[in-house]
Amino acid sequence: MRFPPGFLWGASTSAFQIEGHTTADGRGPSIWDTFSATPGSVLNGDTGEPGADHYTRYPEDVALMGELGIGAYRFSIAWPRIMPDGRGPVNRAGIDFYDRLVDAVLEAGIDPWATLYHWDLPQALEDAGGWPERDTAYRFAEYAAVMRDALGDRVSCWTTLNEPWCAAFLGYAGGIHAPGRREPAASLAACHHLLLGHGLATAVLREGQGAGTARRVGLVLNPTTLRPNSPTPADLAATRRADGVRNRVIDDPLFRGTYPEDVREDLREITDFAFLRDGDLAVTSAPVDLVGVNFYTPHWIAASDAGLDPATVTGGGDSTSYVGCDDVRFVLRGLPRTGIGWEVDPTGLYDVLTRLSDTARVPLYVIENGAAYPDEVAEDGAVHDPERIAYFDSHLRAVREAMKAGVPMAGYFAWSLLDNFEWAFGYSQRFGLVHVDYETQTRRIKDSGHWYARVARTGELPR
Ligand code: IFM
Repeated sequence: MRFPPGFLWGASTSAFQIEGHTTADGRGPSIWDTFSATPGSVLNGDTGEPGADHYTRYPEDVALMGELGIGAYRFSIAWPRIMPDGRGPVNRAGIDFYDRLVDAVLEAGIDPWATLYHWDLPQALEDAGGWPERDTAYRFAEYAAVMRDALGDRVSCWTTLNEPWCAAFLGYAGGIHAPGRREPAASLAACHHLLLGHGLATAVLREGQGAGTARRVGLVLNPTTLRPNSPTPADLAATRRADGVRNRVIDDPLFRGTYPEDVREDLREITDFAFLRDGDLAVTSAPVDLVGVNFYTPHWIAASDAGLDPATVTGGGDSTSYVGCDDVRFVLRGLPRTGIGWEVDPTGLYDVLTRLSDTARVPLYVIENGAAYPDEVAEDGAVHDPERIAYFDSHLRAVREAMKAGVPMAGYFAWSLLDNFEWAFGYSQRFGLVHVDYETQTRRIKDSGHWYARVARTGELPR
């Protein structure tokens, strides 16, 4: 199983999950600082401290990237380090950190890929209403301009948002992510304003490109495959509805410049879409150069509990985040599960890629894919994680199959470079190619990291 020459091999992280030092050098508070400090929000009361101390240990982490042989590193920029209040004065010390990071990554011969927003909204903007407020999209574009001017000479690949679906619906409908609100109507406004912010920031990032600069701009989505649990009309209808608020409510404004009629009809009692203004959809659907895809697990959908074994019915990534789908059920199919409880099925990735390539019609990159397992350091000092290797292997095979079916796949980034703060699960879930001992901040490349390094070096999956 060989990948073509030029296929990009990378690894991903995000700011809040690894940096730590949440009050250093003038950084302002983000919604994740507030949320994680709220009792009962994050498992074990974990917060962004200590993270993986990447803020000071980034040189060591860049050296690890070199050992892994990756060609690109996707990181995110913490908006509250750059503009502590989300607007207004720029904090030079925050920019300096990303300056140093980007220079170190480039010196290691690795291409830095920057994401502007991986969920850490400055708390001051949430206090002013957060993403449900239209103004937040304009503040995001201002921040994009600051980062373009700071790093645009060295970062050639930009993604505006990471997983707008999670930011909008886990954060504002399900309440399981920051800012922890459970307001379905507001979550739809938040989603729209995230996409608007993406379009505005895309235009900003394209400005001021010198001749011969090839700055590429896109965003990172987390579409998933939703399959009916049975072929009954009820399960098929529930699947259509769930797909509307999980995938199409994002994809259509981005790639078709519309909101799906059936979704608007399904949500009639929740919102009148008054947040949608003339001209917005031309902004949200501005052409992009690439789309990043994050994929972990597919879901099976049932219209109700009837006839289901209660042990197989789950929240499916928190069903209350599927706005207007309170009646819908997510069904486990008895497949192997990762440590976080997610079923392993690489055909879900194949389906996501083939579907999205039809809609987006630009090169696709898997920007996140990986698995959490309860890793331990063995007596020999290594971290043996054969299940993670099997997960990567099976999903990379799905990527290759999608390429054979004509999907323009240009690269794959493992999630994640380092063990990190896994949002509501705190530090309980380890996704890294590199193990982090949070007490000592010792790093150890896991067996899967060595395996991935070989794949990145040879472009080939060992048998
Ligand atoms: O850790 C997250 C990441 O921040 C966004 N995508 C999914 C990952 C695993 O849950």
